[in-house]
Amino acid sequence: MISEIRNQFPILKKRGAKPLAYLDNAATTQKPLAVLETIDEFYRTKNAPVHRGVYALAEAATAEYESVRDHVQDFINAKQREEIIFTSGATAGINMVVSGLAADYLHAGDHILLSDMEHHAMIVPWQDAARRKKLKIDFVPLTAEGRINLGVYKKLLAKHKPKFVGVTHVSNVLGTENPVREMTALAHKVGALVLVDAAQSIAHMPVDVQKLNCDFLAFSGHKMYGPTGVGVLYGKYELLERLPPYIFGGHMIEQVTRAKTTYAPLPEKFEGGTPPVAEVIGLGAAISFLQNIGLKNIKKEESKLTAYALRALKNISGLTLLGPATADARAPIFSFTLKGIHPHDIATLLDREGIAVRAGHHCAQILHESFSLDASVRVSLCVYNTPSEIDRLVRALVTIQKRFYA
Ligand code: C6P
Repeated sequence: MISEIRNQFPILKKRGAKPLAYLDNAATTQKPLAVLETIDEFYRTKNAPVHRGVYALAEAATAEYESVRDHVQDFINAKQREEIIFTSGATAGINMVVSGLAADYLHAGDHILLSDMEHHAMIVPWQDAARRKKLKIDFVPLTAEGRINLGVYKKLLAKHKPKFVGVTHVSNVLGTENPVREMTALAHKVGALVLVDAAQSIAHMPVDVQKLNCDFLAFSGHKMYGPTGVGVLYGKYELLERLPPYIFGGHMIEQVTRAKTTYAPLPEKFEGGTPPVAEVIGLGAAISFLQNIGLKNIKKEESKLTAYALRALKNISGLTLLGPATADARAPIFSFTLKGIHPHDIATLLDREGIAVRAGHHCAQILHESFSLDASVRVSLCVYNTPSEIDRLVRALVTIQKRFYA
């Protein structure tokens, strides 16, 4: 099974002096043949602008592009295809929501509730909106284990009655899977809208927007085996209808006169300009790749790998793991420090062994600050990683320690 999956990824067969152990999947995943070939075939045989041409090639490209919208609708179980907006990635989707809500919906003094484990993509747009609109941002702290402190969350909801809650489904640093369904229900009780950042969950577990009942949800194609430059913003129809457009220009209009412009209905209203056609079609192939294996199977297998990695990392003396120490409600993302060795040195030395990991703050400086750290090493796994790659990582870490401590 795993060798069948690995065979679909040409880059994993790359043989240098050391074979590649790609353990930086939270940053971006590698791409399977189905995605590579779909994009290649599109450019070779089907390339044309969408929504514009009346000739057969353009109509076929439009039909394929729009069929991916149906595919995404089915994939995340949205009620309507118009609730699926193609974006350039999770960052763009979050910015669309923040900018749209900040325009008319929010007013000076309104509270926004985020958590200490949010990615900068959730924090920075809100800080900018807060400065312009005089909004107040509160942060829910984390427990020592790296989970959102739900007791404080409930208190902050009751105290400030925020208008908006932004929460990541899975932390890109800790791997923590947040109880977003429960958090959304609690937020709705005080009238808050909820945006779930699904950038780190979408490739690892079934995501059902109707079950979560979130108001908005954003993710990127490149973290789920698809191409860069494409992502999805889901929003409940009536809310997206109320939001103003984000990008103004061609395609998102109904009528333009010298006096004024009226906007196109959903989803066009949010897809101004020429969209990333090949990337959207490549995203469709990535969804098929995930569905062929099955998200439930992926979650089950990755959970075993998570338990294996946690056991292996625990045996390294001097290693401090950030985040939950057990595999439940956890994705295969492991950030840690090694006593006395800078994370960047570790990542550089691992690279010499052919092991690709990330070091730094991972665009989560507030999270690192809450653990009194500037940086950590991050290992992030996905469907093609194996226990033997974890063994290799552990051996390399122990060797690095011996060199540093000698
Ligand atoms: N995290 C990492 O952790 P973009 O760059 O738009 O595709 O995704 C942004 C983003 C939003 N939310 C979460 C939880 C994320 O993890 C990310 C991207 C990458 O390595 C890059 S910092």
